[in-house]
Amino acid sequence: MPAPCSIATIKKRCCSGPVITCLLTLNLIGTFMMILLLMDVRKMHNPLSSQDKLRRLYEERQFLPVFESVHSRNQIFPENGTDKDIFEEQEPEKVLDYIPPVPKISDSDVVPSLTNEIMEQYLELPDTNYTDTIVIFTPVRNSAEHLETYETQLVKLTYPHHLISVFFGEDNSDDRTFTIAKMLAKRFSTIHGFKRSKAFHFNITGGVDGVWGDIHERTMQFARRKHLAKSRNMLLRRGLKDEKWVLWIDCDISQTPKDLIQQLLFANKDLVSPCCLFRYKNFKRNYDKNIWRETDISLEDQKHMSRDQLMLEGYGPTSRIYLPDLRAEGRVVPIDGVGGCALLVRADCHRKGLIFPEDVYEHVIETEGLAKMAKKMGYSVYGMPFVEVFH
Ligand SMILES: Nc1nc2c(ncn2[C@@H]2O[C@H](COP(=O)(O)OP(=O)(O)OP(=O)(O)O)[C@@H](O)[C@H]2O)c(=O)[nH]1
Ligand SMILES: [Mg+2]
Repeated sequence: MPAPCSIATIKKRCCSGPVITCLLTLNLIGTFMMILLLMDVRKMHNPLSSQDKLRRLYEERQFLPVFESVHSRNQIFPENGTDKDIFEEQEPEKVLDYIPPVPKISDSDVVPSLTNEIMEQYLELPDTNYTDTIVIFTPVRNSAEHLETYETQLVKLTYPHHLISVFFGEDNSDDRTFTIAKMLAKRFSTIHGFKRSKAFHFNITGGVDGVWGDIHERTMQFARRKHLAKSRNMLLRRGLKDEKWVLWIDCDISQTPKDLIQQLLFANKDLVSPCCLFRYKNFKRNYDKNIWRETDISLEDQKHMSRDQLMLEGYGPTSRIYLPDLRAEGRVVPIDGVGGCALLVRADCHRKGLIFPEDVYEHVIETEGLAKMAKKMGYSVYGMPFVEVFH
């Protein structure tokens, strides 16, 4: 039975009501704060995995931005400065276990490495009995220092050597390039088992002289690429016989997959290009920025250019998408521009008139002009973003 309530007890109970409410509220707040604290502690014990962090970094495009302009080799291989610091910070987390989404435009030249499992999935080749003949064309100038590596890379190609011919087109060198190229050509056919091989010397003028920085000045690009287009077209006229495919390879590649030809043939397109990258510390970065896909923005920009204006890559943003950024679309992807680092062309396209434009052609020239011209002629132009050649 409850104790009878006296007036004093009732008074006491009424007075302690607000105190109890107050205490209860404080208790609730305390519990709430405790929960928050616990959640925070849990977060500390269960941080984002390195993959999640990398994914977030990549998706927020916090990687290195594309270089605004490349006027000297120091900007690509900086001795000091912010680029270097960013690379050092991100160095440990470099292999992704997923393929990053295709960006709207390429705003970074960092090419994240993917796990071997992913790469192998996109590089698997069927068993094939190869019979197509290939002719490799390489323009050369003042490249004596590169030719030994070039030879090593070609010799290790696993495509049947007796189906491969190799031709050099040299002009204007003032080092031993032509002598070495001639020697190499002999070795290719006598020692390495290639079909035909020869080095041509072209008596043409108009190339751009100077140190790397001068040659790559923006203002020099029209003359430099015009001359390169001329050298490539001469090589084509002199070297092409009855081969099925032409493989353009620059002599300054440092590493190529040994199944490069099989990979490019797998695409079965008229023009097909691998990525051309370079290594910087433990990072892979995009070297040949002439391999791209147009975007609505880049096409719109071109509408406001005069007919003879060149749209150059590597000299600030142009709103295109570079080949390595297209990996999320698959193994063989449509593109609009190609470079000369490595490029396979169905030889019939050349026979039917496809050449390297020696003047501005739809705001591009040389290899990029070749891709635009190919498209105009109805040929297919594709890239293989998982096939990586290193410059
Ligand atoms: N015949 C000929 N070949 C050239 C000339 N200039 C460059 N080449 C060659 O053409 C290929 C591409 O030239 P590169 O100078 O490497 O062009 P790039 O890759 O855009 O520029 P880099 O960053 O300097 O490598 C290489 O095999 C060169 O040796 C030239 O004036 N005449
Ligand atoms: Mg080069």
